[in-house]
Amino acid sequence: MINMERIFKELDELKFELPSWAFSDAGTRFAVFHEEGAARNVFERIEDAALVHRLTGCCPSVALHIPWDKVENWEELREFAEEKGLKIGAINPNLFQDPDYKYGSLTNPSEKIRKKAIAHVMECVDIAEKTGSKVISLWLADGTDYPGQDDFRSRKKRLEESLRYIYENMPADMYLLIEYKFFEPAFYHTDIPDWGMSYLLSEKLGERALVLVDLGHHPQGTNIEYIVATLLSEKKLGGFHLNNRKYADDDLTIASINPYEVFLIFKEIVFAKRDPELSDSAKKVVLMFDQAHITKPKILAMIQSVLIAQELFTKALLIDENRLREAQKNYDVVEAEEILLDAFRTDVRPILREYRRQKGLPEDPLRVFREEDYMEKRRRERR
Ligand code: PSV
Ligand code: MN
Repeated sequence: MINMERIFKELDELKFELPSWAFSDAGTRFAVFHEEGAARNVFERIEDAALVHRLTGCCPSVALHIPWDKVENWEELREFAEEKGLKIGAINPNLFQDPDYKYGSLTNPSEKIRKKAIAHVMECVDIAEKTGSKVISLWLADGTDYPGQDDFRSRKKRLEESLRYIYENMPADMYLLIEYKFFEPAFYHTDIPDWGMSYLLSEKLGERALVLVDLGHHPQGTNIEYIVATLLSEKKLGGFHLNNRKYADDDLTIASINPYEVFLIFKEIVFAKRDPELSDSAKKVVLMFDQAHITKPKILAMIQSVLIAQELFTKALLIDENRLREAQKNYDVVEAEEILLDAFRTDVRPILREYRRQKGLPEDPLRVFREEDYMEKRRRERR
């Protein structure tokens, strides 16, 4: 018997953060494609995020990328977002586009360039304070292309010093999330290539430095759910960039290639949230999408992503934890796997429709988006 009351309570706690940058024109490294009606500035990006929240009811915050989302008046932007029912989420510094960062940002051999990179992150800390955000989310493109190009240990030392300065000068209630990615744009070595390095750096910094897991940033075959379980057990998991990949860092919509993987990752979060010892830290984990919608219409793709993520999370909520532990104790491998598959195979769409109905939300947000013809409205308004 499914305990609907418990499921609905756990669903109430399930929130996603939307990335401002997913609502504007995107592309591959070969070309950027224009979508008619796509957001042209941060206000329009917030408007689009607010629409996704209005239709789904579970996306109350929007992450910003600086300088892409830079404005003169941050208080005005914050008010604008709040009027639309959104809070400002993680602030993402951009340490990868300025030509000065060709040989690195926080790791650059030049002290002048390192200071410039640090100053940019501190500018983002200031923006976070002005917009009411408590999270700085850091990803570095730093790395080298050829053996011998720079000294690994010197780079690590510079990185640690730069991060130490940032961490010590952030407000005492602000979090620093450190994202890793195993390659690209650097092709020989990357300074923060994996969770081990993110963990090491964040562990050295302190309690408010945490690891961010982007689902597209691992070599093929990596067991991401195991990384997630490890970080949760160490209270070192800060957040996710949800997306999916087939080959490299493809930024496809979540679960489009491997839904079972997402289900297994969510299972780790669900179980940690229910564990009295881990519950507080697991509840703080930010679930953000980091996707690029090129062939799918952007808002529609985001609504679809939210619904799929919510669906897979609900399946994870259905896993019979007691029975699973019992099977594990008895070394009953088939039974243990069947318990997971039972939940994974359950069609939870009726549960979610009922949940949305009770919340006064559209039962089928994708259909409403199409019927209300939001796409055409955007096209007209943004001509
Ligand atoms: C890098 O590939 C990354 O995942 C980082 O999170 C960046 O901030 C983001 O993509 C830019 O889209
Ligand atoms: Mn990312």
